[in-house]
Amino acid sequence: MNPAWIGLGSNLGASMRVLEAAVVGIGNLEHTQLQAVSPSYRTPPWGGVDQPDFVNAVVQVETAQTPGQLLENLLQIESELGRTRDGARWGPRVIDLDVLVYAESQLNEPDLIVPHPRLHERAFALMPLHDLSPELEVPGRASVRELLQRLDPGERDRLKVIAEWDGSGWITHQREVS
Ligand code: A4P
Ligand code: MG
Repeated sequence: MNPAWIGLGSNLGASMRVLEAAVVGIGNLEHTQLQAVSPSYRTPPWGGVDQPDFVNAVVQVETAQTPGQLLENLLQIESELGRTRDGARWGPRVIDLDVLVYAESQLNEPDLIVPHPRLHERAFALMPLHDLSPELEVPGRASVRELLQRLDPGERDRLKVIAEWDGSGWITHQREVS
């Protein structure tokens, strides 16, 4: 079994329900055990496209699947939850599941780059990852704590916790994101 951290994001549809279904789907993958689910955050869109705020969270698993198998299954969950790939790059999406870190792996394949190539630039991924595993060393980079500290503090302050995972679903703090 290997530890892996998966980033979840949604800014279309019923984002909290979609994220919940994604967590359940990940927990049901073969040879995979859910270890922890971060709080979910409301986050301003990153990447310059004018679009609604996202909801982001991170899930930690132990898995006997290879990184390639895991990605294939995540893409399958995305499409079951209604993800289509017709929008702009970095544009709105019902669900986005990214392999952020997989054990000590460093992969640079056409369809799979691990650790995720933009993880270190993104508060919306680093912050929930930090909630779960602050001392995790991101292979080829630095610890999650260090990477988060390198970001502009303003970036971190713009993220708001909106819900906590209670083992089976989200307990929502605010009602502004459905
Ligand atoms: N792929 C390669 N490496 C990976 C990996 N480590 N994890 C390939 C997942 N996929 C990986 O994915 C395109 C292909 O990337 C996959 O089929 C897989 O083979 P995609 O999800 O369609 O990517 P995309 O959206 O077209 O572009 P990109 O750059 O991958 O999108 P990102 O990086 O996922 O960013 N702002 C906020 N606040 N929150 C967000 O969640 N997300 C994005 C999308 C933009 N802005 C955001 C957020
Ligand atoms: Mg993706």
